[in-house]
Amino acid sequence: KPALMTINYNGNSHWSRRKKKGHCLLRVSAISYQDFIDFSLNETKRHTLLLPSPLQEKYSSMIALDGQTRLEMSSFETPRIRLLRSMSIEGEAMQVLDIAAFPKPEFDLPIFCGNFFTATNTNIVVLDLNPLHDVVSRRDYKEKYYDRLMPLGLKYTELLPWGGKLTSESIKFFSPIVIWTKFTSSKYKHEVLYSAFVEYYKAWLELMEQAVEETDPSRIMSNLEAQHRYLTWRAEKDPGHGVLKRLIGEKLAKDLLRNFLFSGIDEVGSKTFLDYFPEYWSEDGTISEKRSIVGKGFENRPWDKNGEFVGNDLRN
Ligand code: BLA
Repeated sequence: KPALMTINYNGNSHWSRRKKKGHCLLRVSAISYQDFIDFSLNETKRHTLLLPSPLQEKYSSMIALDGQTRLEMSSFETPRIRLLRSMSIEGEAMQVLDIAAFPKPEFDLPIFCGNFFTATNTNIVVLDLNPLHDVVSRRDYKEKYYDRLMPLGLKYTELLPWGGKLTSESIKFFSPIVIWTKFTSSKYKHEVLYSAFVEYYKAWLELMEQAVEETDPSRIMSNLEAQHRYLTWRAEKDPGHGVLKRLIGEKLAKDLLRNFLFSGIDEVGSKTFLDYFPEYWSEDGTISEKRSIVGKGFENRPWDKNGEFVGNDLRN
């Protein structure tokens, strides 16, 4: 079997560790998302004190059931960030990044969200500063965080165009600057994605640094509940679940989702998924297996250049 000599896409091409003695087959390999994680941790350290999360003890790395795909987990906290965690998946056929930063409840900051799925040359990407509060009904919230970020959003949503219909429920978790895109792998596209990631993360860190700590208990409670609702949604309905279950089995996947990726579900609040999303009740009283009740919608980007929501209704 020929050893593979691989070139890494991500800008700084290098010979991968998979290079072995013997005759080599030259192949352009997939992206590695490790550079994205390294950037975010180094950049965070330049702004604030980065401390290890207690989750590090239990979650570090895993080999999938195929014996070859690797899952790498990292987790930290800072004086203003409850949890900064990432999971990367590196396999022959698949590379994934799931990175998120969850602020402490004294801050109404958006949740940083980078979800990149790469397989057989296709890429499914969500990059956003997910709003903690509804940007349509809470104009003050939209103005506070997103009005200033619109130029940044417009720059990258042109380079990385709207990915087409998606589960309609997701749109409420997205901001006017969300990058939702699909593309075929190329060095250029991955470089654009990397710079989008860098600029979005820097923008988020600046918001974090400037944020004013909330002292009003009712506002803190409202931040807490909004974050809990978000965690509850993603731990139950994130589109990556199927892949995770195939990779590591249902039991470990569930543990990873509830206790690592969306950790806080059992501490931050006590409502259940069905309390927040009663439309998912199924006849026998359990949570409907469906990913979406509304169905798919939003063929086109439902925000205009000012960040105003222009999707007529949630189906569009
Ligand atoms: C597809 N991932 C998607 C889609 C979205 C997202 C919008 C398109 C399909 C859909 O509409 O559901 C991502 N959706 C999000 C995110 C939020 C949301 C980030 O609501 C946040 C609120 N994706 C991952 C990970 C994996 C992954 C970790 O983030 C795998 C481990 C895989 N995502 C994945 C796959 C698809 C997908 C395989 C296509 C399959 C499908 O559409 O069912």
